[in-house]
Amino acid sequence: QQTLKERLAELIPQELEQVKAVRAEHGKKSFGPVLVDQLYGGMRGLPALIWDGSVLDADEGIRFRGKTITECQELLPKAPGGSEPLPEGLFWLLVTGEIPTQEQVDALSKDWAARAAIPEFVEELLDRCPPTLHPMSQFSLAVTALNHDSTFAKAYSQGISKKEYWGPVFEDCMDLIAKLPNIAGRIYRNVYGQGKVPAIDATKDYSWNLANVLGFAEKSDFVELLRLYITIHSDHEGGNVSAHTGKLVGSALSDPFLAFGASLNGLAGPLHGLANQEVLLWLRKMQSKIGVDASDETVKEYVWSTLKGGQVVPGYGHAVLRKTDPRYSAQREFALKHLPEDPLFKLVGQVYNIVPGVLLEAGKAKNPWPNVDAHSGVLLTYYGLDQMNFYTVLFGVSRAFGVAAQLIWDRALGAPLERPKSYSTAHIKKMFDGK
Ligand code: CMX
Repeated sequence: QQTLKERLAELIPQELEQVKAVRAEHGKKSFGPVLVDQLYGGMRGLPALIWDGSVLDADEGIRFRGKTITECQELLPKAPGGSEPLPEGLFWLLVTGEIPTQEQVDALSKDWAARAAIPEFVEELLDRCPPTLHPMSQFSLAVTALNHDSTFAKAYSQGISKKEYWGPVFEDCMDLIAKLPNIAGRIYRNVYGQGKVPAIDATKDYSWNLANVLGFAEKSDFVELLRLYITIHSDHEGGNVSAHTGKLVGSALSDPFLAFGASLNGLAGPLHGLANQEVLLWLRKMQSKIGVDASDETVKEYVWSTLKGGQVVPGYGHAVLRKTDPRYSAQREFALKHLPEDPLFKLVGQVYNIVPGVLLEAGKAKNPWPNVDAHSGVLLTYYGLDQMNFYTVLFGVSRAFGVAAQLIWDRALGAPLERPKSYSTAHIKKMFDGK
């Protein structure tokens, strides 16, 4: 049976040829004009990057290598007795574009378990962080520090040829993903006083081990939730802050630990991954203000008061999506199956019936519909993981899958240093007004 690295070694020359052919045939074709507004407007809609793992359609949502979330749920291998896809299989799909066999997925689980240990100095680094330091800052510190043992950084310093970059980058990416449960588990237990991190079990899959380091492996539905959670949070094409940051920093030939540490700092922002923490805080604040069984009218007033206070409604809106995020829907399906009567789940449903109408009436947001973050916290809370400021760490563990897959391909295809052109307002005025 072929390993992921062996399969990649076969695919890389084919992909190099394909890229060469695409560039030869279409390289001088235009995607359309670039508007000055796009320079000021956060580059919305500006075609600027190649990202192979996934593409986001504004109406349909994400497809991983052409497959919808539902198709991934059907096609990817599962754990014994489980019904959600194993993230190991999703990683294989993101990297190769192919659905792996059960044996290949099992081999990845074992490989990652074997690579899972983190250096003692990283453990000490985490143990020395004050519990008041946000878990995402701790996470980013630890991931950045893993660069101490980067295979790529070492190979580069020894003069590796450009053609060989992808091999050590692949090793670093595998190490990165493998070590995240131990880092996440240590942060969780340190911050919330939950005792020692148990050892990784090489006979179990990645999500079971992640659940176990957090102390939740006995709840098999929670393990299933993590399998789904990692799968849907793994990748969301290349332009979002965490994905693009990883690619950008990687383009300087910073190793995958440095590149992904930077991704995490972007994910930690409230308009991006931190929104899943913000949603729960917002819901709790609403409950404390208007009570647990508030009427639709009162909830509506609360939503308006958020907007009038100059704040965003967390979990709603998106820079690309224009419909309900299928990642939201996948979590809703999970909730309907496992926790249909949960009061917080019902509240999320009630909010879903109200917020889009208010956002439409307010008339600013281009997309009034919920995104992935509107739902994740409710599911985690249901199983007892109610420490909201830890939620983005789980998003970060998942996002490593998508960023790592692209880092491998970027180095395999010789992607150059990113260096877009910037202009000053004075220059733009001169360009178009002549003064
Ligand atoms: N609540 C209130 N106002 C909103 C809004 C929301 N949920 N979504 C958008 N708007 C506002 C914007 O703040 C902007 O206002 P200004 O013109 O005053 O600046 C206006 O509507 C237009 O914004 P947009 O073009 O619709 O949205 P952007 O592409 O600029 O931003 C996003 C997208 C996600 C940052 C925004 O919708 C938002 O802030 N949502 C809430 C935070 C959130 O849930 N983030 C998580 C996204 C998913 C993820 O990355 O994890």
